[in-house]
Amino acid sequence: MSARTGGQILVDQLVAQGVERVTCVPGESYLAVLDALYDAKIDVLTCRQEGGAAIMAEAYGKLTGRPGVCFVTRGPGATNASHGVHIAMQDSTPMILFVGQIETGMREREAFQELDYRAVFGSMTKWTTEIDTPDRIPELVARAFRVAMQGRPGPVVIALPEEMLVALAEVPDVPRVEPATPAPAPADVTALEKLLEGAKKPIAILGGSGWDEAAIDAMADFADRWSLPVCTSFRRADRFRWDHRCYVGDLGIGPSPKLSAMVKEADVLLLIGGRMSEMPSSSYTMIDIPVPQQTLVHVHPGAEELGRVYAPTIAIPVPPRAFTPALASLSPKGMPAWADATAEAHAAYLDWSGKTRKLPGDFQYGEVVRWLNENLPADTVLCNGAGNFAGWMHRHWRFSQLGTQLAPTSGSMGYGVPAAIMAKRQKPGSTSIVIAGDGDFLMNGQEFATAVQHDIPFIVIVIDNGMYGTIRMHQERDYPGRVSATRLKNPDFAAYAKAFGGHGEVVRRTEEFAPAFQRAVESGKPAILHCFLDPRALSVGKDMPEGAPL
Ligand SMILES: Cc1ncc(C[n+]2csc(CCOP(=O)(O)OP(=O)(O)O)c2C)c(N)n1
Ligand SMILES: [Mg+2]
Repeated sequence: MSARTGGQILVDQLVAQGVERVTCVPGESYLAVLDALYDAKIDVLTCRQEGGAAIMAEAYGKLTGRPGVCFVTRGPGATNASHGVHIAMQDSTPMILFVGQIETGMREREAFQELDYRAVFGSMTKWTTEIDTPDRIPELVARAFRVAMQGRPGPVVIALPEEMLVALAEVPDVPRVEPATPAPAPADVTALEKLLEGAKKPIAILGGSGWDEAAIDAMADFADRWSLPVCTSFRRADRFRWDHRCYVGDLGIGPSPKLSAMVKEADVLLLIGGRMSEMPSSSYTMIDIPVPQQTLVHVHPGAEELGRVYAPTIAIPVPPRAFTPALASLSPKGMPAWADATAEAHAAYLDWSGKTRKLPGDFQYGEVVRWLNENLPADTVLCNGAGNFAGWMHRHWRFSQLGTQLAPTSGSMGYGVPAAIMAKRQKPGSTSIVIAGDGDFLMNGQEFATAVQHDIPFIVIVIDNGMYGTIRMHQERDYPGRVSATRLKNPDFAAYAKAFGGHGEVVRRTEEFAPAFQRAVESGKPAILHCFLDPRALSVGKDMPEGAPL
């Protein structure tokens, strides 16, 4: 065995774990890692801001189920990156953030950019640690991969003291780790069958992480056999297929009133993978806390989540991919009593998602979303951040493949651009698009430069209504007519795209959209379509009140 530097040992561990790409903003605090990456077969995406780099890594975790890896420098690099770490925590995404750390001998003097990472990231990660000696790198990195994936997935932060990265050690690598995956107890599965046999109005809610295609197939067969209505949770609509006869829609911000009522009035709730947090539960109004009015069967990979908010009747601590195959043994004795109600609810979903309302102005945004959805291949990855503009996508986009919706359940603006860049890098054969608000886009719009630099063609559709529309909507409700801090004066986003070396176009009318989109695809470059939405079109469901100041 030969001696290697800490930087080399660390990069060799990434290779051993099967890491194919990392994102970073370089820093002088981890030069030895950058140098080791020079020789490694790892795709390094150099980003413009650590928030963008961290979100790209988070999106990798969402897409693959293995940790996305991001490197940033100490102090401001780490605090910038916290944007992506917080998303990984709330969205249960495996991710590892490596942070260059000051020299150990300078600690506690508030040295240049010094931070106590355990304190800063303590409530935002599953584990935050620092590696003191290079001979412990293999052990601790392997553990980080395990922690990030096992149980409820989430982020790990590892600080790397500068002198540790150049010190030499002789230590063997640790082979690739796979998360331990428990199986559901057969007695719980039998108890579920009994519950369903006695149920009158059951419904399944799919969400969270830990899904794979086979798990969705198994769920689709199970739903079909039992005519069981299935909905998806907030920003997890790709956990099922829109055209399945049992699909009844998604629970998000402003869900369909019919779907809401179904969940509230259900007698048995089968919650698989999700937490039914504030957004999908319409601010915790759908399920009583702590004891639900419905009989709750909760399947979640983190045992600590079961009963944290809602007391389950049956608690099954396994990821969806381990649970739904066990449903294969369950069959109803006859035609379930709710079969007609399921068919009606599916028809209601088709109606709800298919109908667009006439908006004020020349840009019919709902029609544009439907046109995109109908004309792009089913494996198109749709990415977004936060804002009212997302309401149209969530209402009208119909998903049929896992991994085609990348959106923060944490509600973080600025998510779409970095996520779409990672999606295209990861799946170069698929189309990757972002729909962003004019506020949302500029929170990580700088990563457009990353896409140009690394030749990653994707398309951003910026919905410009000249305001932080969501907050304006809340203001109109609570403080009508008093517009405070929510107006935006925007740049020319098409010119922005061109200045960065991409393709840019302005779209003012609905009919201009399709040809502009086509030209954006044909350009083969990262592209922005700057679309103007009338500010009176305040949300997917509602216009600005009459007479409100614009
Ligand atoms: C990082 C972050 N900062 C602030 C917010 C609060 N917030 C939620 S939506 C929103 C406005 C979004 O504006 P825009 O992207 O223009 O979309 P619109 O609502 O106008 O469609 C704001 C400021 C947030 N969710 N995330
Ligand atoms: Mg806006």
